Amino acid sequence: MRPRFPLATHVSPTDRRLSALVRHLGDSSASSMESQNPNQTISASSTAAFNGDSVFGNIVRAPEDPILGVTVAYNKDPSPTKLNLGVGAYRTEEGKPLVLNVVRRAEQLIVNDRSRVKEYLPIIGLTDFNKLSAKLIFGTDSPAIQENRVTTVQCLSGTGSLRVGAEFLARHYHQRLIYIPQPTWGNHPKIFTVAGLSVKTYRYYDPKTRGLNFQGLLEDLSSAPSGAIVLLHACAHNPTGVDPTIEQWKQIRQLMRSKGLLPFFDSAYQGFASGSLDADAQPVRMFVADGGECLAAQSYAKNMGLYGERVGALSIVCKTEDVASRVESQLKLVIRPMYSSPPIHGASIVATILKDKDMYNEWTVELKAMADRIISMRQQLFDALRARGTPGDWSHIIKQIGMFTFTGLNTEQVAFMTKEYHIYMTSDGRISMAGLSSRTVPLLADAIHAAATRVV
Ligand code: KET
Repeated sequence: MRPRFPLATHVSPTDRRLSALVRHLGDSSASSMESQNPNQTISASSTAAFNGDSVFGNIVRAPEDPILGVTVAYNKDPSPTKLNLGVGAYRTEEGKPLVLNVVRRAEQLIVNDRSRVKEYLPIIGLTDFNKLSAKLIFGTDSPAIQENRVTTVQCLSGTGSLRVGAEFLARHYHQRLIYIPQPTWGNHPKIFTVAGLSVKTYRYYDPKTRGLNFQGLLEDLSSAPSGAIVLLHACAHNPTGVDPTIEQWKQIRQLMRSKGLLPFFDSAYQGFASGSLDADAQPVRMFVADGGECLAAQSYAKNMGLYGERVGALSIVCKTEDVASRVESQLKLVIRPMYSSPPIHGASIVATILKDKDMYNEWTVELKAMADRIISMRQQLFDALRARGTPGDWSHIIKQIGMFTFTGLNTEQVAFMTKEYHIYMTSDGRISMAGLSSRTVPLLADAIHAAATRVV
């Protein structure tokens, strides 16, 4: 049999990466995968083929994804009052998905423009989209952009941007260690591990105060080895809804720069935290303003409601134009064997909106309306719990920002709410506030009240 990886040097790192991932995932399928002898699997499979049984008969069922699996369970529930607060996807007051008006307008323009064709995009995507995306996150007057030392590549939404960035770092950056906050979006450790980075965590959230463990964060980053990569949520931290203040960001920046730690921003919620695109990009801009290097992964899933279009961008800010162009040449080598080039439609929508002053303004108004509706849901839920006299301090619901509330409800309480009230949320107690409406707040408040009083 031909070896899967002809170069011997490729075999062991890949295997190590996969077994590290399997260890990290720590699920039952993973441990049984590890204990299997691959040769046995091959011979059992070939015998199976001979007998007419499936050659895949030995495959172990994998568990559902902790976030996307919530929707799978929700879809199976026949209850007419069921409520999905699992995935971070915006819903209207009527509980329906929202396509922004400005997105519909842009799509109309695109459809009516007969000069548009469906040719492949270049490996790095749509040029206009990339330029405008960099301006959106770094600011229109960013010196780094003016000095041509930013390379931006269109990727498959936030996830794809993180993955391409991670693969690039694993291949070309001297330090393969990335620090991610504890807790963080559940896909982060998987993306980075499978790309070939080692993952460590830094303290972030303090369950006692339901706020930032700033001291712990500083200590952990202080003891990180020089050059280590640090994943930072640009704003609206997922799942906690807790962000550092601007003062705290200043200290984080100083510490990271003094230790040569490389910032990798995940910006999946620009505009969703405060309702302002510029305010939410402040932490990223602060790091770019000091002239240092960083990476940023952007998603248009939430702020433009383009979830299924899979549109995002990875930017790498470098010290010089020459370095940036060499970095870009290597990003192409990461992307080409992965998916060749990105899709055209979503990026065309974004570019159409960002390019046109009037459409851009309409977008900011619609975005602010989404952010404001979430903020009003926070107030309504908080008031509803207070009205019920639910035990506990629920002020964190109005203090946290962004799409999620990290309720503090435990796994048993979440399971109880799903079983008794058909309310679906991730088992860590995270609620997508964007999935809530005035109509459903009372149901959720009843469920939380029951869980807080009956399940300890
Ligand atoms: N970063 C963060 C922090 C994040 O919460 C998400 C999505 C992404 C990146 C990726 O989004 P994309 O759709 O690839 O642009 N989070 C929600 C959806 C998911 O889990 O995929 C969520 O946490 O519910």
